[in-house]
Amino acid sequence: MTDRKHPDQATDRLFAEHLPRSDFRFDASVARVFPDMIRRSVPGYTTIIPMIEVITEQYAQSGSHCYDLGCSLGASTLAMRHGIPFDDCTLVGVDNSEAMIERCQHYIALDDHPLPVTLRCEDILDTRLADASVTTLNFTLQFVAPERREELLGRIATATRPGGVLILSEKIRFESPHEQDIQTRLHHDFKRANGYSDLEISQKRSALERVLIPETLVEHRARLVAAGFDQVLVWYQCFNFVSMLAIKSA
Ligand code: GEK
Repeated sequence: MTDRKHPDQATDRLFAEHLPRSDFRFDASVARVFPDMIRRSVPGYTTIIPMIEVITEQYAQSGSHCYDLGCSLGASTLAMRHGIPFDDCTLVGVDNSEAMIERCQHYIALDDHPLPVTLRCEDILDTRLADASVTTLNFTLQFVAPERREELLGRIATATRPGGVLILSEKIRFESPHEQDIQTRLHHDFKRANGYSDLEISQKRSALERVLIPETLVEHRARLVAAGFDQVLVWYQCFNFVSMLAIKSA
C-alpha cells in the first residue's frame, strides 16, 4: 500500500480557532486534512486498515465483487486491493463526497497494484450491489440516517454470496451511562495525546452531534442478523470504536 502523499495534503487544524457552530461536512477542506484527521481522531484506525487486507484475503471469492462503501481517500479500498488474491475480482469504492473521490483517484493511481479499482461518486443508499464476497463499511454507517440503516444492510446481505462477509467498523455508544462516560473520556484523552486541544475536541464534537449517530453493539448485532448475516463477531475494539465481522454462512 502506498504511503505517498497528495501534494496538497495538510495537518488538521480545522477546529483550532473559535468557529460559529455548524454541522460537519465531508467537503474539500476536510478531504485535504483527512489522512491526518482520521489517524489522530479514531483509536485503532491504523490497526484496522491493514487488518482489512488480512480479512479480505481470507474471504474474497474468485469472480466476485468487493465493495468499499464510504471509501473517502481509499485507505480501505487499497487494503482490499492488496488482500484480494484473485485477478478476476472487481473492486468498487463508493463515496458521495466529490472532494473525497477526486483525491481518492490520486491515491489509487499512486498505488502500483494491478487490480483495477472503479470509483463511484454516489450515495451508498443508491449504489448498485451484486454478487459480493467482501464489503467494507469502515466508519461510514454511522453517518447514514438511522432510519435508512436497516434497508442498506439488508441490500448488502442480499448481495453477499454464501461465505461472504461485511466488515463493519463504527463508533459505538454504551447502554451504561457510566461506561459511556469512561470510554468517551478515554477517547478524548487519545485525541489530546495526538495534539488536539480542548477547543478542537469540543468544537468537533458539536459539529458531529447531529451527523454521526452511534448505536450500541446490541443494536448493531440484532440488525445485522435481521438483515441476513448468520454470525456477527467483534474482531477489534479500542474504547468506543469497534470493528465487526458479519458472516453469511457458506
Ligand atoms: C476509510 N472508509 O478511510 N453515501 C456515500 N458516502 C457517504 C455517505 C453516503 N450516504 N455518508 C457518508 N459517506 C474510510 C473512512 S469516513 C469516516 C470513512 C470518518 C462518506 C463520507 O463522504 C466520508 O468520506 C466517509 O463516508 C466517512 O477507511 O470520517 O469518520
